[in-house]
Amino acid sequence: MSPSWKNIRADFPALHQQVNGKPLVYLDNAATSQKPQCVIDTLTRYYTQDNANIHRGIHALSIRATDAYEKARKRALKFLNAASPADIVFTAGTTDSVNLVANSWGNENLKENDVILLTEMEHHSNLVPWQLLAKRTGAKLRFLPVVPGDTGLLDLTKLSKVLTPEVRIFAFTHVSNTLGVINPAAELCAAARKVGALTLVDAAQSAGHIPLDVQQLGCDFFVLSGHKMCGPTGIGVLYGRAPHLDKMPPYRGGGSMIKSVSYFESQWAPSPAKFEAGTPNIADAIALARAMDYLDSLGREAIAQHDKKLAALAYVRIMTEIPGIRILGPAQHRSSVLSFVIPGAHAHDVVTLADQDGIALRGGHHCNQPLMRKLGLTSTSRASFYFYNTEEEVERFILSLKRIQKFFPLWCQANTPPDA
Ligand code: 7TS
Repeated sequence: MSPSWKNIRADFPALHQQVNGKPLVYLDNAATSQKPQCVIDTLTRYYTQDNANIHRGIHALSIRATDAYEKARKRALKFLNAASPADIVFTAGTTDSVNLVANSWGNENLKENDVILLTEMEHHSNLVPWQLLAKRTGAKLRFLPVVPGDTGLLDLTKLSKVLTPEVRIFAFTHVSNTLGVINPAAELCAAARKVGALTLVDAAQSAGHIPLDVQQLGCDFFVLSGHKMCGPTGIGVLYGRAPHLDKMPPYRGGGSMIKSVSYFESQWAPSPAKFEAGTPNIADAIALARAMDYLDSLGREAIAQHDKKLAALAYVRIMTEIPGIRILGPAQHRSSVLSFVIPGAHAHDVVTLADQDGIALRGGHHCNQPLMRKLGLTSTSRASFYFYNTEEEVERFILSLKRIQKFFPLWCQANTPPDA
């Protein structure tokens, strides 16, 4: 049975406020989600009762904090259906996780003319670290194209052409933060495996939105950010398959990640400690585990259906009621992200006008500059939904768009791209 989505809003204190004299409609969930009270309470409880450093103290608080932190790792394991706690590394987020893999695995394994395969829709977080790696090693970057036009689908007919035996790793986003498209992650991982390439799935936009199982996906690495799935900022997860993590060198050196240290050399602890140098983000890891409990109590399939329904409703209403607005991404295989362009209007103006109506959108290039250029754009406006959004909020969003469109009447006559 579906949860009562309306009652769920009571769990999110930040949703109950006025912005510019109107009740807030928060549609910037792809940037970061709001936090339920139980996650906020978990942080407060940790800092008021258990706060201590971990993996070192033998006093009561340190033991409690260590237990809670390692329990959080087991919670993340269950959330992703990983095989062992050693496969779960806590990081600062998706960006940090990709940098860890690109530096640790990449420096060790790539040589000149090896190929790093990405897609044309990667967030800068899953592009720039690989560019840096390519510069360091002489490896080459290659891209699986997006189908020309606005559908936002990956051109799978080109997959066998770009996925050749020189490819050592294929790193791709599960859900595009700009196009909203859900990529066929399991299919892409299986294709990569056939040519002996490893895979990294950027789940920043899918974790907490759609059901996930890293073993079913068959990926080698899987990365996510806690703050986009009801958890705190500054905490994320890197899942890696044990044979890779075992062989990878540390990314950062410091306390807690060693077996022994002498003045001139050191030996590393096994994963995950090897990758968690220094005092980790204890409180936020524990609060992320609470967010995972919360999401699972709602049901991730139910969340996915709800998000999809709202995005589809917004899509259909724009297409049928507001001619002239260009929507990016597919009608099918769409998650909760809806990017659009009002020809002649800068996205920042659209977002500012929506803010006057109490509606939080995002405008900009969404850290997707190469994709924007390919689409002939500099920016889009974006509404991104989550399970606490309602159909009434979609209605407010549509009414706001109709009001905004009136500011740009000459430009909004035809449903054609500005550069067509
Ligand atoms: N990958 C994807 C697909 C993303 O959407 C984002 C953040 C990241 C990686 C980076 O995540 P971080 O938590 O390490 O910063 N995306 C967005 C966005 O769309 N608006 O703000 C941040």
